[in-house]
Amino acid sequence: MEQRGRKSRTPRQFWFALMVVLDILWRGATAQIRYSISEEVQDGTVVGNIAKDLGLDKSALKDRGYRIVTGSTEPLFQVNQNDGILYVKKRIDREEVCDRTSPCLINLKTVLENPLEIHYVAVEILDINDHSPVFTEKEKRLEISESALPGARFQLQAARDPDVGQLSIQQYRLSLNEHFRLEVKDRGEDLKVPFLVLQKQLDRETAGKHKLRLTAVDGGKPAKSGAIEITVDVLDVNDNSPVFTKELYSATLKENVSVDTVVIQLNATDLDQSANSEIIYSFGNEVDAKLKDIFKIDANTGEIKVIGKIDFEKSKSYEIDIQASDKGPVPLTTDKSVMITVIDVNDNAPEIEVTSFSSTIKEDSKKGTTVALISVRDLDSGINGKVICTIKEDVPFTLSPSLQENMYAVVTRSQLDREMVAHFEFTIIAKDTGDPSYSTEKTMNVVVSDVNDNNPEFLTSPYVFYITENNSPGASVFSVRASDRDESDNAVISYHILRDGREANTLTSFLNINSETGDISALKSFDFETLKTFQFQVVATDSGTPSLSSNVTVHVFILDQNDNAPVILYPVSSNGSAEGVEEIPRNVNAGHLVTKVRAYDADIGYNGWLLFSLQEVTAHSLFGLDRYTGQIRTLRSFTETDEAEHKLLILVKDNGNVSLSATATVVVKLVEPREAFAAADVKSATKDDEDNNVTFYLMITLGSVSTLFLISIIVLIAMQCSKSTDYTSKYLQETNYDGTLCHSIQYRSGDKRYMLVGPRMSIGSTIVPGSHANTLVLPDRRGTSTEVRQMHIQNPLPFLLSWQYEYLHSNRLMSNNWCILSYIKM
Ligand SMILES: *[C@@H]1O[C@H](CO)[C@@H](O)[C@H](O)[C@H]1NC(C)=O
Ligand SMILES: *[C@@H]1O[C@H](CO)[C@@H](O)[C@H](O)[C@H]1NC(C)=O
Ligand SMILES: *[C@@H]1O[C@H](CO)[C@@H](O)[C@H](O)[C@H]1NC(C)=O
Ligand SMILES: *[C@@H]1O[C@H](CO)[C@@H](O)[C@H](O)[C@H]1NC(C)=O
Ligand SMILES: *[C@H]1O[C@@H](CO)[C@H](O)[C@@H](O)[C@@H]1NC(C)=O
Repeated sequence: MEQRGRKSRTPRQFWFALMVVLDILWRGATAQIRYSISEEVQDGTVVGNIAKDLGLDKSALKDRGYRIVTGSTEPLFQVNQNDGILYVKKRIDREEVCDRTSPCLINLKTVLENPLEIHYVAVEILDINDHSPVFTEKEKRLEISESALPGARFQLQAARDPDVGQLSIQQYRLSLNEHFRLEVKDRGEDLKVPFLVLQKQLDRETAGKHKLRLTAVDGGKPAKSGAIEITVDVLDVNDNSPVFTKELYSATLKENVSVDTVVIQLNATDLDQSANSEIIYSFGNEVDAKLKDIFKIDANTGEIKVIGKIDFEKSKSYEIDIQASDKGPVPLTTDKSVMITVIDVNDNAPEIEVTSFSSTIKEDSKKGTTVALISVRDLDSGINGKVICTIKEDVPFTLSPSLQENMYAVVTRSQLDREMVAHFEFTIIAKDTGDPSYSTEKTMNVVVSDVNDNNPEFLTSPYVFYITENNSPGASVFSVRASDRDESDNAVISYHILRDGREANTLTSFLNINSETGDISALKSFDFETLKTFQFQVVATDSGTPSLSSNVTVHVFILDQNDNAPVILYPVSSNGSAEGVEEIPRNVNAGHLVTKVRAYDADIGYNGWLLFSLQEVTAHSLFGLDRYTGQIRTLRSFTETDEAEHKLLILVKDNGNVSLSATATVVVKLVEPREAFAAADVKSATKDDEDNNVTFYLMITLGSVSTLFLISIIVLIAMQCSKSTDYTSKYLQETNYDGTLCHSIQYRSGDKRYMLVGPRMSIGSTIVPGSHANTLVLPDRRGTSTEVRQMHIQNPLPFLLSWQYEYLHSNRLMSNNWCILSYIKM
């Protein structure tokens, strides 16, 4: 009965066949038979023998037109009218015929004619596992936020398997992974729905995507399966804070940086995605406003820029709190602090401060006396703040560093002298050692105060004064003057004459000095003839405490005045009057020396230079008087007619400005030769020659003196270029008793005095400068008597003297009796 052939061996088919039999048996009563056949069997596969099963005569089947009544659709089965066997006409797909209905029955209506009989035959199409589970899509994307908690379920698409029952999907399998597991929910009707259940939280940052494979497996033997690729995209959640790329942000900055300089670039990253990872930089909440005036942070780039003035002196470093936030819906923020170290730049000049200062310092202050304290300051640090102090000028002050740094004492470097420099102005330079360095200058003034350390000084020393005799007593005659280089009281000078009680005392007692002016007055009148020179000392004392003094020697030379009349020495009568009687023989020749009038004048120079003249004479032709020597000679021989007695009145006159004179009377008596012979002639014979010579020389001398004087003046004027030639010349004639003259010509011009000395000075004369320094040694012409004369020469200049000597000598002006022109600067 069972026509399934090859397939009947399986228990299930067997069981199924049994059921069909029973069903047929049951239907026998109702005249219905039932067959079963697997789907997808080949065309012509026998389903069953209908005729036999219905008990029909198979030979009659053809005649009775046995057939299957079908509708419009193409019949799946076909009955062989010859043997009554039901065949599969066309391949049957159960899923097509029955879809998911189970069991899948196809009711066939079979018709027999003559008589009409209708039999119903049911054919059950048995399922085979001819379908794999199928997912409608090849792959599936799932987006799951990383914030999803474990346990979250995500429904997946169920796979389809047209097979039914055991042959449809029995289970799902998920590829191995740590985050998800699979849950399958049975919805009946062979529908099993898979769910992905999160069992471990996702983290986009570790894995942004998960690939899963879901496999559906049916219950066939062998089982068939279908799979779907599931991609889980993990959705970002702002769960990561920004992270700074560096652990430590620090920068150094020169304090003179310009605005807009980038100090440091911050960099923070955020593992999140897009907005959640976009970072905004800003100052921390606690950052104070002042800092914000100096620095700016770029919100987007994280650059910190300088926008204000950095000043190392105000702040050596900055600690800036900054934060980086992302742009997530709930922003996450990370704090960081940035250390900015400011590097000092030499932008401050040193400052000088004079902390204590005495503006005056005594000139006798010891070396090392402190004048001022200087403190210097430089706001910079390091070498930029190290200051070196110097004094610019070369002054006797120095800077001595003190124990304290940057403190200096201005101390004296050497002894001061107010008289040299009374006021110092100097500059202190403070220079720092930065590069480039700055320097500051400060000017200081130091006044040196006076100390009485200078003696008064006389304008000249020694003083030489000339006063003419017969000065009026009490009148001021000369004055000394001293100066003191000190100041004020220390320079106020008072004068007094030193009276030491010795010999000079007698003289100085006649002198009075004005203690303030130094004017010296003589209380008595001097007489040149008794005192020619004297000296005394004047002391000048200043008013300092203690006072200082100095003394000067004053040499006073009294100048002669013609206050003495000539005095006749010969002839002098017994009662003292200038009268004499000379007896001469009557036979003497012309030129016989009768006598020689000798006169003396206490004055010197011209005042003492005597000239003789005959004032009255009885016979003019008889006697001649030598003007210079006073010799009376006969002019001719006497004749008989000549009287025996002649009276000669001789006038002796000196050469003073206002000359004084004396007269002498000589009475010449002519006697007979024998009477006069004895004494008279012997004496004159030897002298005659000499006297003639003397007269001759004298004349030449005077002429020479005048010439030489003129030459000297011309030479000296030319030489000295002396402008002031207000001079007076004065002739001093000195008459010695034998009639030899020595002329000294003094010539004054301004403060210079020139002297002509002659004629008794010979080539061998020497000028001896010595301790007395003013002595001329004038040997006598004959070398018999050496006369030493004080010639009032002050401060002789040997050089000039010798020059003068040479000059004269080379001009052949020098001879035994010539004068020496000497030059003396007073
Ligand atoms: C800062 O000072 C340095 C010298 O210390 C100088 O070389 C530099 O040019 C200065 N910079 C500015 C911006 O002034
Ligand atoms: C910040 O750091 C990241 C990672 O180190 C780098 O790729 C990026 O270029 C940096 N940004 C800046 C502005 O330096
Ligand atoms: C005068 O001065 C000199 C030095 O210039 C000194 O030696 C002398 O003692 C002084 N004489 C008197 C009396 O003071
Ligand atoms: C000479 O005397 C006159 C009048 O007596 C006088 O004026 C003149 O100054 C005197 N000269 C000299 C050099 O003494
Ligand atoms: C001397 O004295 C003067 C007067 O004083 C007389 O005039 C002279 O005659 C007298 N001479 C003689 C020689 O006695």
